[in-house]
Amino acid sequence: MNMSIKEKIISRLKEASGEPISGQILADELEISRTMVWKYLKGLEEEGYEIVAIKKKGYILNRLPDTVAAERISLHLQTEHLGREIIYHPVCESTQTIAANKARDGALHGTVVIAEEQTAGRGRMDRSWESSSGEGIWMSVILRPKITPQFAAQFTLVAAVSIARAIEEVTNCVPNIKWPNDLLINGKKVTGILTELQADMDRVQAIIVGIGINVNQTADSFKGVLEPIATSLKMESGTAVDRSLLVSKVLFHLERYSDMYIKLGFEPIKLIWESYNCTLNNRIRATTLRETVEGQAIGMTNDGALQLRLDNGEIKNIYSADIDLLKT
Ligand code: BT5
Repeated sequence: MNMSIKEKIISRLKEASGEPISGQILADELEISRTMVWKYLKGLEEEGYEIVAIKKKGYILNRLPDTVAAERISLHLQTEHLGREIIYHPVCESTQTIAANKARDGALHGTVVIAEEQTAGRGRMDRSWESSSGEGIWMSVILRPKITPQFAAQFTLVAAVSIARAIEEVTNCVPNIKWPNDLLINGKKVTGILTELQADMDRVQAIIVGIGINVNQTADSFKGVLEPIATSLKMESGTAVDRSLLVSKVLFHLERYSDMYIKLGFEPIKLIWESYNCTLNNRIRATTLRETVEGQAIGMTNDGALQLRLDNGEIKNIYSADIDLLKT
C-alpha cells in the first residue's frame, strides 16, 4: 500500500506504542528534513492528534482524533481494493452524489467517499437521511463488478450482511436485517443502505453503495419523528465505537462478500442473510411504487426478491418496497 508521509508518521508513532521516537529517526526513515517532520507533526496536532514532545527523546502519540479521515481508516484497513482510494469531506451535501459524479469521471473500483457530516443526506426515493456531524458513518463505495444490471440489486443484500458482520465484530450487538436495506437493533433502525446503479443495457458501469450507520449518537440526537424509530450503536451497546475501525471492517467484509457473490452466486450470501433476518416468517405490509399488499413473508428467492403469501393464497415476489413488520 502507498502511504503518504502523514500516514507513515502516524503509523510509526502508533507502532512505537508510547515509546518516544526522535525527530531525527523520523526524518531519516522518511527521507525528509527535520523541519519537515516538525511541520507534519504541527499539522497533525491541528487535526486533533495529541502528540507530546519529550525533551531529548522524541515524540509520543497520546491520542488519535475521533475522525473518519483517510489516514485513520487506513491504519486498520485489510482490503485489497476497497478503501485504497478515500475521498474525505468534513462536510458535504451527500457522499452519494459526489461518488456518483466520481464514478462517471472514471473513479476506480473500491473508491470510498466519506464525510463527518452531510447536509443533504438522502435515502431511497429522495427521502432525507439525518447525518449529524462526527457521530455516524456516512459513506459511499464505488464498486465496478463485471455483471449485468439485473444482478445489481442484490448488492444491497451483500452490503447488509457485510455491515451486520462488521457491527457484530466491533460491538457486542447483533443487528437484524429488515429486507431489503435496513439494519435494526431492538427493532430500531441503526443503518440504512442506498444502492444506485450506473449501467448500459448489458453491463454495469458502477454500483454506488451508500451506507449510513448511526454510531455514537445519544438519544438527544434523535428528536422528533426519528425518536421512536432510530437508534445508534452507542445507545444500544453502552460504549462509544471507533468509527474508523468500523469503516475498515465494513470495507473488509464488503470486499469479501462481494467477491463471494461474484464467484459463487447468491446462495451463500442468502444463507448468511437469513441468519440475520427479521422479516421472514412475519406478517408484513409491503408498499411498492404501484400498490400496498399485506401477507406472510415466507422466503427470499434466489435472486433476492421477498416472497409474500397473500391472504388469498397467492404467492407474490416483491423486488423493491418499504416493509412494515405487522404485529400478529
Ligand atoms: C435508507 O433509505 O435507509 C438509505 C440511507 C442511506 C444513507 C447513506 S449515508 C451515505 C450516503 N449518502 C447519502 O446521501 N445517502 C447514503 P430509506 O429506506 O428510504 O429510509 C429513509 C428513512 O429513514 C427516512 O424517511 C427516515 O424515516 C429514516 N431516517 C432518516 N435518517 C435516519 C437515521 N439517521 N437513522 C435512522 N433512520 C433514519
